[in-house]
Amino acid sequence: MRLFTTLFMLFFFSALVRAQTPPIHFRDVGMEAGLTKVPFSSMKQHYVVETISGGVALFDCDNDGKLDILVVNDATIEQARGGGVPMVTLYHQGENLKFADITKEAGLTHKGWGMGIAVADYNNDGLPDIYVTGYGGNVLYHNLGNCKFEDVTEKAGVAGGGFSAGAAWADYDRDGHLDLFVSRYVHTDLNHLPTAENPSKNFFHKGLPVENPWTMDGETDFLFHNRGDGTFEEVSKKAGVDDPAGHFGLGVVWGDYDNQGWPSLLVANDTGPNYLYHNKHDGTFEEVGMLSGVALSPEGREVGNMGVEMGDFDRDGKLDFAITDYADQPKGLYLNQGDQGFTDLTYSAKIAQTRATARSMRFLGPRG
Ligand SMILES: [Ca+2]
Ligand SMILES: [Ca+2]
Ligand SMILES: [Ca+2]
Ligand SMILES: [Ca+2]
Repeated sequence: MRLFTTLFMLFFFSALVRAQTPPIHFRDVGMEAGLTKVPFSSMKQHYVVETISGGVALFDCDNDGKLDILVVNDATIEQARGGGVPMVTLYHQGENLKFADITKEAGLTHKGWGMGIAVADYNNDGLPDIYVTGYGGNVLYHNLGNCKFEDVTEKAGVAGGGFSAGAAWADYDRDGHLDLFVSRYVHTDLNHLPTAENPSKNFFHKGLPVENPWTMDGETDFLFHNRGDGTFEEVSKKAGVDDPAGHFGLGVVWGDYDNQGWPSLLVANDTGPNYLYHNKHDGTFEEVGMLSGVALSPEGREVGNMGVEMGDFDRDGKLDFAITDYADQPKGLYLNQGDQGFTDLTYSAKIAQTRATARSMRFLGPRG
């Protein structure tokens, strides 16, 4: 009887707690918080370069304990031909969740066509620095303190060029200095774009004058090794991560998925096989995507891979992968099974059939 009473009381109290827990609601407070500039690209979206952009970084640029917000600005073909627009907007967080646009005062004035952001303290001075990828050139901003930045791209040697998309920092050779990987997408020339009157082989999709990437030429990727003196050396070929096949790189993430203490690299390739570059501990990498089971979709197809994430979602001590895809293609959830490689749980986890195109995703909760 006592057991029954105890169980009843437990049930009663848990029901009470459930009843008292308010439901979680989200309300868009962007405008009232001062986040007023809405990045937009051309509504026409005839060309691939008009459809790939967007990224946000939440970081504390002045170390005042409050997160500031950095947003990538995309552009239009016309703006880009005229030199582009400031590639990012920086909002500083003041009191009471109010933000102010400090882009100009912060010195973030480099113009171009922004595509992505990667924030890290590359020179170990305690201040987070900003790398912005874009079409036609990337930018490295060194943080001088108090949210003031200096454009050090040329001196550092990390401008890249072409159509850069993803970027991620990690100290792959464990020399104490963060290095930078940059993925690139397709080759496109804004001064020689196809038109309805003068189409190329990749123009027109389902009868519409739209450029599709499937038959375009891809671009190689970059790995910038940090020399520790404010300059970098481009070592992608030497390291074995240059992507000579020119697959269409988008999302990138580093992680020590085999728990050997060295960061390896996962690259999402749109309409191609994903790359998993295993760190060989000697400054070089071995591409093991196909062997590990993360290169293709659950059906064994090359799909429109876009965003990548690593996290230990089952808390077994091994980093697992998530990969987003185009439109109604199945999203990928890969369980790390150690020496056995990765098992694709996309369908059993019931996350395959999302409808939207997803360019990024994050595991929520503590990172593994
Ligand atoms: Ca701050
Ligand atoms: Ca720094
Ligand atoms: Ca390094
Ligand atoms: Ca795991």
